Amino acid sequence: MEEHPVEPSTLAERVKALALALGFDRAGIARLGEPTPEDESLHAWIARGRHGEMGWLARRVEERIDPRRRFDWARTALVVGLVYDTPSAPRTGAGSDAGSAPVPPAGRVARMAGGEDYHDVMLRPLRALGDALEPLVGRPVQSRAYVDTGPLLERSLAARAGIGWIGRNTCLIDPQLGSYLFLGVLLMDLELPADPPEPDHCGSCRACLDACPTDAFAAPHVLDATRCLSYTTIELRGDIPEPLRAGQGTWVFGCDVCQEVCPWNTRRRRQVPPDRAALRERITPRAEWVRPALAWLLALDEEAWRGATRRTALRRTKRRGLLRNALIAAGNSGDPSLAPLLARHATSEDPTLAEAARWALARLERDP
Ligand code: B12
Ligand code: SF4
Ligand code: SF4
Repeated sequence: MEEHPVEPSTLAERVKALALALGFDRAGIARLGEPTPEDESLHAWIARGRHGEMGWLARRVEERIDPRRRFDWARTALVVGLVYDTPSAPRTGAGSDAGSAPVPPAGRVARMAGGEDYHDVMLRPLRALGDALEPLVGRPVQSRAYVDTGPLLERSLAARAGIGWIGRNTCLIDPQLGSYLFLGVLLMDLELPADPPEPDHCGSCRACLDACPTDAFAAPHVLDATRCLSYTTIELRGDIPEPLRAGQGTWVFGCDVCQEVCPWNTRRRRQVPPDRAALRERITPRAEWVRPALAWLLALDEEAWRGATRRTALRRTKRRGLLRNALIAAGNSGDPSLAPLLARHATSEDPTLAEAARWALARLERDP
């Protein structure tokens, strides 16, 4: 039977429409062309050790910069975005039965982490989309889905796909939806036209650079991950470096400061499309992780921790990592009622936890 190929721009629109129908908020198409100088800057970033203990970032760098080195069939990337900071997300809440103080000292959890793990939520529909391409195109289509699950520069691809621009805080910002946006990528063997790039709208703003509590930006667009709280509280396994502890404040998992101060989030948040709620409901932070009481976190045993973190990205730090972070946060809380719990951890057999607890106790004494 004779094939009636669909015109590429029509096909591109259909592929993107399918992505929206599956629950994503944004979809754009990038051509896998020559890497940009910004992509090449990854070499310098790695050479300066900005990735810290994330050794996997220093491997397969060439593939990361140009996925065609691994998949020579790949021609284009469908990039999808899913908003994770919703107006409906609970803004208060406690995970505590730890006493009747009017406002128990609480930790802060990055918005991305308190709901169901976004990797799991996004990968399945993205793969389903890959499987649905054959009937659209009229031939078998090679594709490969990623959600932070392989060597790709997802922000760079999103910028190439016209989803938004890369801000000075290194986040991808959609002009309508802001930067609280998870990204996913489907590499495809289809020759499709790219979406036009979004111009940079940072202008003269530098709010993110000034607000970072640990001074983690080496320059605009260049993050020293080893100073970023998202790295120290999630990726780092050992002791949190002493000079970064005070800046951690009460963050216990990740950090949102450089996004909270961004005018593109404060102004644009409410433009989230209300009609595509299926995926978003799953990633919406659970109430107990919106402002988890520090006393609750410090008292969590392994079983309670496993229950409370089930299917969330919080599992990444293991209980030990979250405990270490909560100890530092307790030291920064200025609340002496936490001292007895800290004293209990100060005798822990784990040297990292014991040291963090002693540091926290000393800080509370110094700065009650
Ligand atoms: C490693 C990693 C981290 C590291 C390092 C972050 C970083 N900025 O590099 C740590 C643990 C610190 C981290 C933190 C966070 N992360 Co992260 N992370 C990643 C991961 C796995 C790789 C990123 C990477 O390659 N970094 C290396 C640097 C060099 O690359 P890059 O940041 O993409 O940099 C590009 C641009 O800056 C560009 N560039 C653009 N303009 C200019 C100008 C100049 C002058 C230069 C030099 C470069 C340059 O050059 C680079 C190459 O293209 C991606 C997933 C993926 N596979 O892409 C998620 C990802 C970037 N993370 C994500 C999120 C949500 C976060 C956090 C918000 C989580 C949190 N709340 O705690 C924070 C944000 C911190 C921040 N300001 O970036 C999302 C970002 C979504 C978005 N809208 O941007 C991603 C895409 C995951 C996903 N699938 O949704 N992350
Ligand atoms: S996530 Fe927090 S610590 Fe990391 S760069 Fe942004 S403001 Fe700084
Ligand atoms: S805070 Fe300002 S400089 Fe930073 S990313 Fe947002 S608009 Fe750009």
